[in-house]
Amino acid sequence: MIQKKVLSSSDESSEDEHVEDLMDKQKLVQAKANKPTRTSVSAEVYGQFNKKGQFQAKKVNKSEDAIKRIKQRMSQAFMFSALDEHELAIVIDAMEEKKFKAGDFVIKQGDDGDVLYVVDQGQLDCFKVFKKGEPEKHLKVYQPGESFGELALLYNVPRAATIKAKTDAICFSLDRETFNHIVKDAAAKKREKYEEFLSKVELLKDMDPYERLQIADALKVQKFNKSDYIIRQGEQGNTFYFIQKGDCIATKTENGTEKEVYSYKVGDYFGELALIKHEPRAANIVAQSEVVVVYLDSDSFRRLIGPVDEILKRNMGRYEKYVKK
Ligand code: 1OR
Repeated sequence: MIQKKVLSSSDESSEDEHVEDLMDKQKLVQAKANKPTRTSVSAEVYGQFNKKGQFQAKKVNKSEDAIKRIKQRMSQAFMFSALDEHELAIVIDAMEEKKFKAGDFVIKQGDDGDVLYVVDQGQLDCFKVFKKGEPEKHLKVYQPGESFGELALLYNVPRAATIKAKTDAICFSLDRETFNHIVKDAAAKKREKYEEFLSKVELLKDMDPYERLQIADALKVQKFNKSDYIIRQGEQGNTFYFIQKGDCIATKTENGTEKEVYSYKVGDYFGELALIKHEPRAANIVAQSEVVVVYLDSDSFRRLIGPVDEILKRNMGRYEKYVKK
């Protein structure tokens, strides 16, 4: 598993520092761009957005079929989840289809980066040299629907890893200009917004910070009032939740009586059983106050929660003592 490979390396803390370092750099860049304080960011960003009036949206000619595939892949690529329809349309226009043969280098670590890629077909390997002179480590395999190459654009740094086509592959590329004008602010804001919350979630605390940022990209938010049912026992389940604000309880209805079986507070998660076991929801989850949850759909859950899969499975036992009563 990815995380094991990464964490088993001897310089685990320097890896974390690397990503944190990138994020610090980003904050510096933003601070410079948004003087005098971070609290004035939104007003300034919108101001800048208007000034960016000169931005000429790029239009790359492509077939109806290519547009259809881009739309489908973009709906899976978390980086774009914060965009509205108008912004999505601009990004789709700017995207370009790029074909690679197995063995081709798509990105080389250390190079300057000016595009981001979304995988349409095939698989690509990601390698990284952590310390000069040491052999590169294989970090992961990119699959259709995933995106890569965002770090150089988000944080204005050289490519942090090498990406090489494992099979023949088709990717859609997005240029820096369009990324900067349309995607960057929304994506960076979302990462910033959830970065601290996710770093405190017990389940994710040993996860690589880079992987946690991708969870931030994929999160959606929903609010509930006291006594609302967030999950209903017996229903089909497609979502996995973290509590960002408030308290919840789990209840089970047996022979017509509803009994409380578990309670949750900020930072806890629920909804994992149905996704792991492919079974209907085993309990109700009821809000005990005003509740804000952030959630992942089942596809994102499978792609992003993999590294903590073992912890989730181990923790599944937490319900047993209640359920048997
Ligand atoms: P980029 O623009 O730097 C290389 O070009 C891309 O590889 C990078 O953006 C990411 O999209 C992707 N560390 C750095 N880059 C990674 C990593 C990674 N994984 C994928 N990329 N780590 C992965 C941990 C699972 C190591 C973090 C310490």
